[in-house]
Amino acid sequence: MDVGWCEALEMAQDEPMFTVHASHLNTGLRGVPVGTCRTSFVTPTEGVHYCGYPIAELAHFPPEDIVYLLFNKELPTPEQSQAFKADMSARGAVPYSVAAVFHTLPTDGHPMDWLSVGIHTLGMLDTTGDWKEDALNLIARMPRLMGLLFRIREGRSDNIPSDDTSLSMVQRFVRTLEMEGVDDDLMEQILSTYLVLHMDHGGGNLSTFTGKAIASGHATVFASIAGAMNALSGPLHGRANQSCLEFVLRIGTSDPAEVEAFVRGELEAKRPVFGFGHAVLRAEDPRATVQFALGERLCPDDENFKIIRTLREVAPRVLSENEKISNPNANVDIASGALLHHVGFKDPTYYTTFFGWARVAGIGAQIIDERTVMRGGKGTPIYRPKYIAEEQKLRHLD
Ligand code: NMX
Ligand code: MLT
Repeated sequence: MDVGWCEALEMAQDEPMFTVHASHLNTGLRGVPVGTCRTSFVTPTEGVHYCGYPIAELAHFPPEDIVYLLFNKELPTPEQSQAFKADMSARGAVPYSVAAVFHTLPTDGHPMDWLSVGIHTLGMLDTTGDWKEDALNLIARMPRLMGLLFRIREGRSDNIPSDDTSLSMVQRFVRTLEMEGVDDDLMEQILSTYLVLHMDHGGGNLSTFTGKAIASGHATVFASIAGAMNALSGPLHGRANQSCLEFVLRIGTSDPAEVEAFVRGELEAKRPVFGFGHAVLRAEDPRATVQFALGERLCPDDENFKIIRTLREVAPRVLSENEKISNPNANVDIASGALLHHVGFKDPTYYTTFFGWARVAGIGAQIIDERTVMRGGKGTPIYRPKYIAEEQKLRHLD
């Protein structure tokens, strides 16, 4: 039985919600209810809703307003929005030592590893121990952290402009980045929508679950979210956006027959078709639909966009030939790479850091809820699911 978002809470406390059979073991907890989530829920056909709002209705909001929503469960009034942005600005300063640590990292290290180290470093420099303070401080510092990560890893560390924390989160990143030959306004528009779409995805996605699990042992917000970033860095999770654009570049043509041959080749080689499939969704992810609509408006003739347009048509048909694939449709990672590439981010290895930047908000808000609201404010206890012994007969040393 699949327990939906509201049914669970309406059930009597002792009514069974889910029956565990041996067949549920070693399935990655698929479908097993383990807790409640106050920030978002995902339905198989309509996708993610933030505090009740379908994601498509929120896509045009400034990211700061959506952070406010995830933390306060209501959209801000204009006054609250302004006050929240001012609060974010006041918290935004990133100490120079973060740049100093970045300078010591291997430049061929993956950007997600840099991001995780960067978040840990922020935590080592300034952890208050208050769940909410630390989560808000981290969110406020992410734009500069991201900008420094790009600049220093790319070897463009001279004359980095100072951080104007009075700007929006996205503007602060774009100003720090100071990329030549790009349209800053277009970049800000794409990034703003990107951040809103990726901030949260229910309680059970791997990175959020990992972050909350780490926090349940009372590790700091910074340690918990750095761990969550490591979870996000896997190609079946967040790094699928990098892998998807990499294979779009490999395909190199929007000809449907060639795209189909490519998809079949990937399947024959037992490689995932990135950008398709989902553990919960059973229709196209609305976050993909929003990004496709954005691409049709902003860059319909972009070569990579044309390829993903064809992939969106071809891959679900090919994937549905395999009955064990529960969802052959496009997921969130299909389109983001093409849009990021179009606005100037030519190196796909950075793409998952944008996912991570966005997800810090949802994970931060969920950690606060689990630590300070659940169980009447006592917080969820330390995570400790049960594993059944396998191939371990009791034995003794002679
Ligand atoms: N390409 C190839 N095989 C697939 C795909 C796909 N897109 N989707 C599912 N399968 C396989 C899957 O590996 C599994 O094989 P096996 O039985 O040999 O283990 C089988 O089909 C059944 O899987 P499902 O129950 O449909 O999906 P599951 O919940 O296990 O996995 C994903 C979900 C998202 C990990 C899987 O669909 C996938 O690997 N997709 C490609 C990678 C991707 O785009 N990930 C991003 C997901 C979103 N995000 O950002 O986190
Ligand atoms: C996410 O946004 O975290 C992904 O769609 C994966 C998931 O929900 O399991």
